[in-house]
Amino acid sequence: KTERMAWWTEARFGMFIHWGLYAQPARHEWVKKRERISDKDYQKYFDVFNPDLFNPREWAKKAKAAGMKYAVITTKHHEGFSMFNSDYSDYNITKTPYGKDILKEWVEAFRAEGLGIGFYYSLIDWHHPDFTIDSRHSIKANNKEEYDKLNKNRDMAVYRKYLKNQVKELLSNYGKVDLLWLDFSYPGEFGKGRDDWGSVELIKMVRKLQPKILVNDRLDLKEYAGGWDFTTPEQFKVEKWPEVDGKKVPWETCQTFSGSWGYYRDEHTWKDNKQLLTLLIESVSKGGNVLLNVGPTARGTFDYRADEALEGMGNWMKYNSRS
Ligand code: FUL
Repeated sequence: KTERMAWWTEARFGMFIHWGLYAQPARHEWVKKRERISDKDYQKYFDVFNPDLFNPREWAKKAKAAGMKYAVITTKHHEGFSMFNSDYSDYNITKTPYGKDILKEWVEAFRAEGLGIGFYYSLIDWHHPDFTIDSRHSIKANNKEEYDKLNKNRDMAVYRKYLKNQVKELLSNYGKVDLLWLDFSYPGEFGKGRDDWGSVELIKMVRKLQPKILVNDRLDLKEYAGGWDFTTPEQFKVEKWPEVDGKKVPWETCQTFSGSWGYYRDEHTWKDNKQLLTLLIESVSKGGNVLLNVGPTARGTFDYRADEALEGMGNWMKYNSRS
């Protein structure tokens, strides 16, 4: 395991990319749920999606210049839209006006720049008709009766199969994949857990398809050994190396520039250069990685504020990184 993780431990710094239909409203990747947008009203974002300025080689160069060594992109976020060509859903990028497999282009470009490749895939799905409605769904219910009524014809077993098939596509059609970032499970009252996702079966398939791959900890696989590879503290400053059963575990904190993960044009809470550098330095000094997020625009560019932040990181890395 240590050997399998060596490149990642050495890498320390990666780029997270949250990109999907939600880049168009440009007000949070959870917009469908936050604003209770129906499938019908959300459809317009699918019908016009066409990122004409998408140049993944440029993105990869920016990541590299910032000192990042790997990148993780959303292949499907909670909205349920696949940024890749899928035999299991027409709600995918090749059926939009853009018409091509974005993921394929992205993988080629990032590989060409020598960066590690990671896929984020959401276990949650607000579009799939069999995904049962819970309190984090874009469709709202007020009490148990309403939930039951909405879920009457929904069958998680069907969704489970779908998610497995899609993960299989992701790990079969794009060559070697270095990292898989599954998101996420909320066990307990409102959420779902390992049985809903079929987590044990899923992880077995993942390990078989890509024996060298690293997997994060959001599958509700409690046991550490043979399960997940690293834990994922989100949006807070890690004060102390995280432990499981008294043992230090590999960790990667994921962080945004401004609060949301998807492009949010009117957010004004961007971290400054000092905050970002402090985050990186402190995380690395405590044994962790940083996965710093960019939410590209609907046309496929990085916001100027993201560009500036990345440049600032790069300027520091030039004199403080030796690889
Ligand atoms: C969370 C998600 O709900 C966010 O939208 C984002 O993807 C973050 C990395 O994980 O749990």
